[in-house]
Amino acid sequence: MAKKASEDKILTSCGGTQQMIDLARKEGIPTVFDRAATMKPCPIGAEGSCCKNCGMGPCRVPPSKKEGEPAKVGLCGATAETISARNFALMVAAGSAAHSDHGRGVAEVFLLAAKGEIPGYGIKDEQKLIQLGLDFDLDVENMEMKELAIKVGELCVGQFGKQEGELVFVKRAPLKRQELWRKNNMVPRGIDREVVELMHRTHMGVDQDYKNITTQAARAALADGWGGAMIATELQDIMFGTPVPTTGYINLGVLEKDKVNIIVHGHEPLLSEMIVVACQDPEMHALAKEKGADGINLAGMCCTANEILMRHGIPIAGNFLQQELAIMTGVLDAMVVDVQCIMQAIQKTSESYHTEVITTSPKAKMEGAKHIQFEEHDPVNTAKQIVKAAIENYTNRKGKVNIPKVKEEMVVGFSHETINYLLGGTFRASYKPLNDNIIGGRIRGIAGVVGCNNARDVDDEVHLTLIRELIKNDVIVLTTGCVAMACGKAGLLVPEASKYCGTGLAEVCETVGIPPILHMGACVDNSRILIAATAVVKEGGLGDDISDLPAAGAAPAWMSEKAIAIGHYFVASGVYTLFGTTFPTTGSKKYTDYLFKDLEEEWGGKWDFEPDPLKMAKKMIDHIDKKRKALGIDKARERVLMDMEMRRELDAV
Ligand code: SF4
Ligand code: MSK
Repeated sequence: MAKKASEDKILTSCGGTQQMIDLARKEGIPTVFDRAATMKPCPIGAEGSCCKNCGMGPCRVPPSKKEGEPAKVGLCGATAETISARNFALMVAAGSAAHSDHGRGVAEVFLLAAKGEIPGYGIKDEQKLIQLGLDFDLDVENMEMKELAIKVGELCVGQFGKQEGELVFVKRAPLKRQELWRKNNMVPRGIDREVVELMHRTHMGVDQDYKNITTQAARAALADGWGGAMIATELQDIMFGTPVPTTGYINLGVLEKDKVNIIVHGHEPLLSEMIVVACQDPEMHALAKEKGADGINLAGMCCTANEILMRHGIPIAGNFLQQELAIMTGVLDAMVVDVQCIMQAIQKTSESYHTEVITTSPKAKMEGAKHIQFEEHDPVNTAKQIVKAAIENYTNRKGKVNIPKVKEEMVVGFSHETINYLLGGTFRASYKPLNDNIIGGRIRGIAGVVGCNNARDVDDEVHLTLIRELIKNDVIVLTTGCVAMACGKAGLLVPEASKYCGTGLAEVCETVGIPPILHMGACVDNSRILIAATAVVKEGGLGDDISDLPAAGAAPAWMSEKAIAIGHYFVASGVYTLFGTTFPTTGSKKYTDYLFKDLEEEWGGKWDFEPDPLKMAKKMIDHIDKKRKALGIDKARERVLMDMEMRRELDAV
């Protein structure tokens, strides 16, 4: 077979993935890795310089190559910075809409469950339900749990369409941040209103001021981060349990040859929670046995995987770029998908094997796939139907089995509440020990490293290089999404990973018994990072806003519009946020400078782009040190450990 362009390049740092890429080439199965080599991105589109917002375009306005040449504008006169800002804002709108629509689905099901209209779901975290009641100023002391759940459900559903006023979780942010949002007209109303207004403004001939567009984009992103996505996390925790540290396994090696293998892939845990239950049903096991299988093996992929791993210890088969590869193991009987990050290519791959791709959301169907619709009024039966379809498909296997013998153990499930508890204990749960260790210099700062894998980069590699460099420099890492899974595959989500840390961070991790990289959940759970950052501010000693903290955020290999939305709500919440791989505005220097420089003055947080993970780590650490200096705690790091000679000298005094 002819060599492909990408064949000489290292494409992944994951052993299981490499093995399957080799197999795909041998068998002539196309994968995202080879498509990335043969299809290059359009350079004008990649830098945000192409406008197709009306029928007079598309208009391309790349930077002038010759000095003195007038800057290009679109037919309507739109400048490069306006076009760049509109394209950026459209990504924020789509990403915020996706996350928050997930949140709305959860809120609607929560309300039905609270009313007792859905069998199978219940209240697992009453404490958190009470907390939400308090957020909504309800008289929780005089309400029965059922009444409280119904009221909270109604109020949460109402948040999505809130036309006026402020979203309720805005008041969870530090007071100084709330004031800044009010001053800049950034306080979010409901996501429906903010996204509609943002898309109105990006329409041909409406908002032509890049700064004004960026502010509304922030309002929409905040409506997600402190609204839709936060509601999703909170209600999922109430219904399915707030995650606590749990061990589990990750990588393609979790698939088992003699069992019926089912992967749940996507984002919403509503159905996957029920599939977990259905897979334990004796009736299903008897059916599997009847078909000659040795049981049922459920695994996850992408963020659904994070959800069911954290709450049930269900293994993860892989992250975003492994979805085609899981089918190629030859033992995957059903790939069950819902929404977001599902590559259309999996259907084509499944045609070369026996895997049944099963779509479940009315919002996300695929040509050629089987559709078993998730019926929210009867989730148990939908789940059973799906598991049954997988079992029936077991006998259609084509005999080829290629399961890489690769899997790693990891510890996951560090919700904000768990971190609080681990640090302070049951009776004095608090972030004080964390703050004290930051002030004392054992922990240099905090980094949130989140987001996707991108086939334009070496798979998993940039995340791992960045994170290893951060922990080596005593920066504790909070992670979610596919980055969290990359860390798991590399064996970094275990307490023993403290051996890769600087001495200060290692000391803290060993004392508390936590890994230096804390898995906080799915990409919708980035709201947990906002809450954790706010808790650090409220604990005291590290300033009075998120922007004062010695902290930084990164998505080193982002790819989805959701990542841009998340990045924008972090920046608008005061965080220095770096993206790698590519950045969608670089075609306009003026607009990019605004995002990368001027915003810091206005919002306290700003964007940056750095494709080299070591340079990215340096920028994050420099920022952390800058904040330490501003807080007057930079000296604390210059702690000298006394050796015996120094002790003797002291004794002699
Ligand atoms: Fe071109 Fe203006 Fe139409 Fe965009 S809105 S496609 S820049 S004419
Ligand atoms: S799944 S959005 S590739 S993190 Fe949440 Fe992974 Fe990014 Fe999808």
